[in-house]
Amino acid sequence: MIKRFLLVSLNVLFFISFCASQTNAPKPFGPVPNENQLKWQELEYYAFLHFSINTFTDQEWGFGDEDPKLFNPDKLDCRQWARVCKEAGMKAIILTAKHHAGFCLWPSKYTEYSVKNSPWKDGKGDIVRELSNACKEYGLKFGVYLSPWDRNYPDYGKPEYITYFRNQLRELLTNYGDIFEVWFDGANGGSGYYGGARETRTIDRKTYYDWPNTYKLIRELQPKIVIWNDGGDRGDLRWVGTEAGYVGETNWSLLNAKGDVSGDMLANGLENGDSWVPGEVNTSIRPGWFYHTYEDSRVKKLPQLLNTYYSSFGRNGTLLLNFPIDRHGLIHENDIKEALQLAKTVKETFATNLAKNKKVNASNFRGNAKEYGADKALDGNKNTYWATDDNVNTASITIDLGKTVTFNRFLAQEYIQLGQRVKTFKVEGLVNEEWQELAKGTTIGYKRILLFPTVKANQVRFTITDAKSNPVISNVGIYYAQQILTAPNILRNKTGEITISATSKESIIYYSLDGSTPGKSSKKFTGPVQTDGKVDIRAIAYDPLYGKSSLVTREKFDVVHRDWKILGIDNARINDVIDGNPSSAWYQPQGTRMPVDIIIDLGKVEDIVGFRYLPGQNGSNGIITNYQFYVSQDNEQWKMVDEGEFPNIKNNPQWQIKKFGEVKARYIKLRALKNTQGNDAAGYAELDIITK
Ligand code: FUL
Repeated sequence: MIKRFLLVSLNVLFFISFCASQTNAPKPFGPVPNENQLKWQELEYYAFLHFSINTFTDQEWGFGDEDPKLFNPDKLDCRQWARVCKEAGMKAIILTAKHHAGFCLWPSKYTEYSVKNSPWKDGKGDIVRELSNACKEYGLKFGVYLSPWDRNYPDYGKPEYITYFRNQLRELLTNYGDIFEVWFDGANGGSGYYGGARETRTIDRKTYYDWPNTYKLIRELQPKIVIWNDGGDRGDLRWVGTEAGYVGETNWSLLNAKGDVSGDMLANGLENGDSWVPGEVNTSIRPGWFYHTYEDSRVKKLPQLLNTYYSSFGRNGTLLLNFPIDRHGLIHENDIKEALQLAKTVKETFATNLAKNKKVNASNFRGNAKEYGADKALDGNKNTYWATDDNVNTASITIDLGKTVTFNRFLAQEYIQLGQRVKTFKVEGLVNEEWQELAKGTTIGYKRILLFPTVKANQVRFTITDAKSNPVISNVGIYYAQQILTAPNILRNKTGEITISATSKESIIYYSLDGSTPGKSSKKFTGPVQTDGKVDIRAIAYDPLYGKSSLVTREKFDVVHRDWKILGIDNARINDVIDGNPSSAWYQPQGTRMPVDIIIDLGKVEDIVGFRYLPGQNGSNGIITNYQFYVSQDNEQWKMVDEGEFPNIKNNPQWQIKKFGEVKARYIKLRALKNTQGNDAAGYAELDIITK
């Protein structure tokens, strides 16, 4: 009897201690972020500023021999940079204190190649100082880019350069207050000025910089810093393998401390990596990193920026978005406009978490203890979380929204202080009493946002379908993003078929062909519209939920290109010139010399009063500036009907329209005489005629 009593008591004791152990916090699983990495991750979105001697020579990479006297911004204002970044919702700024050309934006004691020998502020200025002060004023963190490659320094490639490099680091990390991040680009070694040697120098990327000792110095000087390095020893953060503005959908914040890192590992991290090395997505708001006037019209627009936004920290990364500082020393107004548009849209979208503090049930929560309940994921407190019992790696929570709610975004965050655990998950909605899968994803990490078509549901179920250990979820959000109502895009192809597209797939497109402003009673675009001859078309994108419409797009098309042929050129892509698609272009073969012609057979005689030319839209290659335009009846006797220049085409490579007196012709010829770069390249996105 006593024996039995003892056994029962033991069992009870065991049970009690089992429950107690389950109400302890989950233990960390695998690598976890350190304090600095955690603080860095929470910055989410911050700015890169590229500014150097390159800005004044129109180059992306300076050679290192450019005269410091060229550096002369007339309105430089670091407070403007900080203000814009703050208004754009960014939390920090990283400045190219020294880019590959070796030119320093601060008056370094160790070189003459810096602002101190420029006319700017009579050589008495210090941009690093001005920006670090401005960052303090605007409550932004401040970081520096110091290029390990220095194309100016005479000793680059020798051990002496490492001392120089460290001296510069010491200057930057001691004289300018707290530095949150230091950036070491991977472009290392190659041709350069090197104090006049003008030669190519190669270095061993693995050993030359002796990174371990450099890292020691950095951490001594700035204990709270994070190190980004894609060329040398593993830093605290990793490059994501592209500058295009996205990281892999699967994104583990892990890598191995040692060993090579493949492209896949950069994009996706390493599921079972032994170290915490999260990804930072670096990309520019323009095609280039440095300012070029000709990119003023190529600033990324809201839809593309939003895409970058969702594909970076919507996928467990941070977003480092670059503004090239212009020659005045300012962030250009076009860049500001787009960045503020993005900030406004994001703010509106994420203003209201439709799931906040809603009724919620979990299939499992740790030890049935209140502090790990599913409501902890909906309380808006990043320090509380929903966690399951140990070994329960699949689980779900069901959120009762209380009424039918319209939404199209789902957000989840793991409590990464305890490691990254979730491998796969799905989101379902109770739509008209039936569960419907809305989206699924792989990793979550610090923050994951899923996008799906707008749905109306009164309950949402979030299921973790696989995890490395029991999930620990600090936050769940449900949001509605309004449609992006940019004016639609109208294209007509070679055969006269018109397609109209809106940024948001959910927008309704209305159009008119009779000159009237399109509205809800106009024709609805449901598929390609066959047209012939001249067409004057207008279209809008419309959001029925909010009753809002976009601005009107208007396109005027002339004759259809169905029977057009480009003569004398045998190339598979030649039709790009007349296909009605501005994104495709054809370039004259390499080796061609100016003047160079392109001849089109129009298939029949037309009454021509002008022509239109659109240069290639990707890059600054082959943009024609000076031309002659000829017509012919028989492709033998040619008559020049116009010649001249396309004004400002370098800075604004848009459609160029030229008119002349009426002439009847079956053949046209555009002769390129010169381009913007002074070489022989000639390219054409489109060439078209204007008829009477
Ligand atoms: C690249 C550099 O070579 C570019 O010039 C730019 O600084 C970019 C952020 O990193 O690899």
